[in-house]
Amino acid sequence: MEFALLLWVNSVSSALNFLIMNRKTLLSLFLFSPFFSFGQTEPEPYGALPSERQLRWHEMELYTLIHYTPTTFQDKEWGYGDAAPEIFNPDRFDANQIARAAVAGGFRGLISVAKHHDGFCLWPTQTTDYSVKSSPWKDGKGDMVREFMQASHDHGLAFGVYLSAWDRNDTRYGTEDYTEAYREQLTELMSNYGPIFTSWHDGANGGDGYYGGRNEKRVIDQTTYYEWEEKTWPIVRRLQPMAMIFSDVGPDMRWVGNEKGMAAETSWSTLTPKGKDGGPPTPGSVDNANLPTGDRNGEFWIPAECDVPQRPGWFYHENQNDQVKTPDELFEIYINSVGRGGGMNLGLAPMPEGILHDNDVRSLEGFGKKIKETFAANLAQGAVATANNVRQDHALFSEANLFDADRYSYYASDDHVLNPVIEMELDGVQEFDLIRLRENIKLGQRLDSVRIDVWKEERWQPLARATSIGANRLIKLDAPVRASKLRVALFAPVAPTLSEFALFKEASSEFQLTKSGRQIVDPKQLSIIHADQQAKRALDGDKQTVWETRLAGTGYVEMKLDVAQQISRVHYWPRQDGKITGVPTRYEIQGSLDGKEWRSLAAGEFSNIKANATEQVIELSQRENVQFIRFFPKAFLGEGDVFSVAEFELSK
Ligand code: FUL
Repeated sequence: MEFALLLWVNSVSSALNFLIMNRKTLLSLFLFSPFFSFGQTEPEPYGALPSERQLRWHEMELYTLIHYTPTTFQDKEWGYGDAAPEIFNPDRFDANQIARAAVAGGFRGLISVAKHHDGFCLWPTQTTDYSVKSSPWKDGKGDMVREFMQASHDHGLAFGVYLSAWDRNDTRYGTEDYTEAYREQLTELMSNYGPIFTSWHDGANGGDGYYGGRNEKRVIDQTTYYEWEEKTWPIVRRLQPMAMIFSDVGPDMRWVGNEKGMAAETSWSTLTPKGKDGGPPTPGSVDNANLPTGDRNGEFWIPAECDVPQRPGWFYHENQNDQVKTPDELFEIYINSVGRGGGMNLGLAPMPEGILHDNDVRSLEGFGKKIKETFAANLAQGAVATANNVRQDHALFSEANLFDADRYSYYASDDHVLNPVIEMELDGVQEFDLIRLRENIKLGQRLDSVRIDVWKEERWQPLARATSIGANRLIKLDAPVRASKLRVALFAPVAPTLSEFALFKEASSEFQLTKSGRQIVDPKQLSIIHADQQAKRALDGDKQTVWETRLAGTGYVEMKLDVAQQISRVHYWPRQDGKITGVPTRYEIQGSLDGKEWRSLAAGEFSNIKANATEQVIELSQRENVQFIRFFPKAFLGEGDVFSVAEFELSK
């Protein structure tokens, strides 16, 4: 019979290539052969489809991003490019400690920030002297990218690199010589560091910097300068065909539009990228509006990558030791990223000595444990599921495929049945608060939505609804539900292909951060003087209220303490409502004991405040005895002459 089938297949020569590529087609052709009375055919793929590398990436779900450069030693979020290489001298650097912590957290990959905006290369590149070569670390003979790669491999993690296109050190920045050097750097990283799972290119680009001592602002045309499509990305494709290229717009995965790690409730894996102001969509020059949501029936498969730091900032700051995200907070992010069809990319920030702080390590462990326990067993396993229609009534497409933990085996209906309903008799009463659904995305993102009903009080009652299912969709219920019978209704423009239905109960986690004891001055001792009535919003302890003010010619906001005190930090909270109006990017702080004689206490930039609008802590050069403080916003994100603040705080 096999021989006969082969003969038959041979005669259909045009089907041969297709056959080799697709086992299920082989099976269906076999069943379709003259020896069988009917045949099984998979549904036609629908819309944009994921590539092989995207399929592998969807399966990864979780990975980490390590920010550790001279910027760590400067206690900044963006280095200016002027740090002396001498400061890069960790005495306890241990890539294994970091990789181990990532593994304990359940992460499957590690991305090394091989070069951040400060331009310092963590590997001995041929393209510039501004690298580990010029640092005292390992007498200039070290290669940190290699150590991260080795540790990743030793601990079973995939390895990736982040190479900032913006370089605030390189004197060539802005010229063609720089982009040539950038491509050379990319070539080195793609050639010498084993298999790379992602080449990560962030969108922050151009602006002021050191630039070899020029200390100036350099503006580039983001749509043309890097020649991403023409020259830069082909290097990745040629040398690392399985590497996912990340940028704001893809091509393989997109930025989710915020640094909170959260996709929108409805987040499609397909996208039609749009350029800013009608221009071409290139990194750093994208209309961000559809990044959190994707587009239903978008032109390309470009799922969302949700990046978020484990601490408020991407780099280590001692004063954030007690703001490390807890396992419960990380879990919440997981639900809203991986659980919305995206990937979760968690930023880890080693301390200057070169290892992660104990709070970070313990929180990762707690998160890993929580993920493991929560998803240990699918409580829907053992259910008897009955659909009102099964494609060609064949086992290949039966309801049993929903419980076999295989992402690509699936239940499907006949082509004309677009709204099948599957009833499930669970294996006894089960208690759950999480529902997980998956489509076989090899055939596209087909489902518009699903509705789940529970059998309660002798009737069907609505339990949950969800859109954008795709690779992975988690629905978190408001409270645990006990039930023995459920019903799932699927809604799609074509026959749906559901590959999983699973129920889980969120595991609890016990976790205590070691507190460092911040000493915030009681806001009641503080007032804003010479200001309007709304100014109290900046001192009301509520980060959600915003004070917007025109600086009325003075250029500053003046605060007064009831009595003079020793102050060591000023905290500025930018508005938390997603707007950028009045948010400063540069500041100066002045202080005074008597309100007459003023001294400058600090000045600098609020780097990355646009993408990551978290608390900005300004360390004063020394503890200062002051009664009056002036905050000068020096440059703004938005246009106009408005200054905005959610909260000011002072600490001792
Ligand atoms: C952003 C950068 O500006 C931040 O500093 C950080 O590296 C983040 C992951 O990407 O675009």
